[in-house]
Amino acid sequence: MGISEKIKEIEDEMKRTQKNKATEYHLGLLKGKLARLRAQLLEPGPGSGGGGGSGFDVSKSGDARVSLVGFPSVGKSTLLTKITKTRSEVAAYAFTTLTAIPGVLEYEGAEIQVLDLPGIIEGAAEGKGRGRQVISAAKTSDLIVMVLDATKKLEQRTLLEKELEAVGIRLNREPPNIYLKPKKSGGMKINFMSPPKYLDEKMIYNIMRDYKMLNAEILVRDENATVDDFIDVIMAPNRKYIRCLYVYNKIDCISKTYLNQLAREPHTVVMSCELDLGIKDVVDRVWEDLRLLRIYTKKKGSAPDFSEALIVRDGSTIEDVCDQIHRTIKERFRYALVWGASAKHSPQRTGLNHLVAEGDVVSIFTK
Ligand SMILES: Nc1nc2c(ncn2[C@@H]2O[C@H](COP(=O)(O)OP(=O)(O)OP(=O)(O)O)[C@@H](O)[C@H]2O)c(=O)[nH]1
Ligand SMILES: [Mg+2]
Repeated sequence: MGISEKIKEIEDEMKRTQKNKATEYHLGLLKGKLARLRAQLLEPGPGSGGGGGSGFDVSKSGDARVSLVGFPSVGKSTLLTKITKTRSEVAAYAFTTLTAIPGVLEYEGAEIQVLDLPGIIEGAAEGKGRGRQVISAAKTSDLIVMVLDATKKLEQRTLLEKELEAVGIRLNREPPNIYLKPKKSGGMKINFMSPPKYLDEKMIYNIMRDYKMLNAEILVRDENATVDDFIDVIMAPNRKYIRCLYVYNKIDCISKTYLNQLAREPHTVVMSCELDLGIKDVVDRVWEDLRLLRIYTKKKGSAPDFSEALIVRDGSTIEDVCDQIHRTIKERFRYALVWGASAKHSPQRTGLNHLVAEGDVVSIFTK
């Protein structure tokens, strides 16, 4: 039996099984098995020549990567053509785009790579169409822009989310607050910070045993953690927590009332590429959600250079700033002077570990 058939079999069994006290452990085990199989599906198989899991052959460039993901004909290529200098073919029929088309979005001195991807359909995670490649490409991005057709049913969003979930992408979520450390010996030590609502020792033990992990230290820090969260922690190398912006296109074709309803949803922007409405909002939100920081440098004795910013990710340190300036500069690093929001006083003398903030001015002193 192939992996896809095994997945189908487990999914069917889960659908058949009624949820109650007597079946919950069995259902937990099935969830664990399903997660394992889905991960296998993305691994390149022997002799499969790259496998279903590898994305499209586009190298990363710029300061961040954004993927446009959505069903066919929702307007992904139209959006790419609007916000970058790249032209991607637009047409009224489905599957116009057949491969990943990269464009560059320039924003406040940053260069953001935007990937226009082929449309995906239900079953993409299981390999329908170019689904697996599309999702693998999306998995490498810093932000997913889910382009949706405002004239279509709301379920389209849930369907797409399910496809992304199935390959280990977690949208707009933080990793579960569960500590798990595999050990060489000593058995299983399971602890809870406070009584969990949806997990217990037996459930965790059963799933761990099914994964052939018999020696481990586990601490559940979140009382709301679920079986799915626990499986995500076991499968951590395979999970990717990515922010997602939902973009509803074609609002030229819907009522004002419905438009207002859509626009109020969290992580959502509405637009019409046709009427050139809301495109700037989309770009602004992409920038916000990427949470990139602009850092300016200053040479000793001269004014800060505000003409060109260094772009770093949220949570970056002086070390990351050094890496942006030059590959080897941190080897000669003595100290930095920092002016701005991250500095306790201006300037603050710091080491490599200092966390920078948006708009900081930094001087690096080397040996
Ligand atoms: N009414 C309306 N039509 C639009 C809008 N934006 C795009 N379209 C039309 O929608 C159709 C599909 O647009 P594409 O950009 O090719 O869609 P896509 O998502 O890239 O499609 P695939 O590459 O097949 O996945 C084209 O006929 C566009 O002209 C819009 O804001 N309003
Ligand atoms: Mg397209």
